[in-house]
Amino acid sequence: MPISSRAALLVIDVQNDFIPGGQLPVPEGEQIVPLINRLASQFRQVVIAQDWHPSGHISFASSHLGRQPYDVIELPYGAQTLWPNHCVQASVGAEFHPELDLPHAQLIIRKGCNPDIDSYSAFLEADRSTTTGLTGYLKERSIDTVYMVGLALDFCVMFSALDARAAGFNVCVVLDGCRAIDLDGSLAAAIARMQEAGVSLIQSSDVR
Ligand code: VGL
Ligand code: ZN
Repeated sequence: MPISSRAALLVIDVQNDFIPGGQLPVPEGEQIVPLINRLASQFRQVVIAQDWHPSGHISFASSHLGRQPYDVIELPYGAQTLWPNHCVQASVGAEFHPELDLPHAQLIIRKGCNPDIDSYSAFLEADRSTTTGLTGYLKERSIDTVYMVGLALDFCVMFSALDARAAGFNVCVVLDGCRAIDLDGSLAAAIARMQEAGVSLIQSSDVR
């Protein structure tokens, strides 16, 4: 697949806290960094998503008395998995992996900034109505196809992919540029949901 001039690469949450050694490690998360750097050099348009929570964020187990990480609770907008504290604004854990090398990226979109709403997706927060503005940015720049890589495949990448499809973009998730958390079958479920939604699941070798 040659890269269209109307395509953008969205690099999702390649941050220290999602790398082994961080607060919410995604197994093998560090392994995708060289591939992402190589792939990104083929794109003119690169956007980076950054999970960026205030301390005391509603998605942190520590914000809920008696709850443990990976418990699921009901919030006004629906079920919420509780996580270890992670990607706290301006912390080292929230910084990009030190070897991520995307000098030509034009936009960093920060998400999960609202203390009372989580946001896995780089497009729409978990209340499904607060937008990050990313759809408008991409459409104003005439982007019609969004390639995605990053962490975690079964959370932030999947929700970003579904929302991008719903917004009318062609979406290609580059599987070897992603790694998953895989909680209770979440990886298989994510693959099925993306396929159902018409997301193309590809390998980096398909992009030339
Ligand atoms: C993510 C859980 C909590 C992700 C972010 O980037 O997939 N997962 N916050
Ligand atoms: Zn988060």
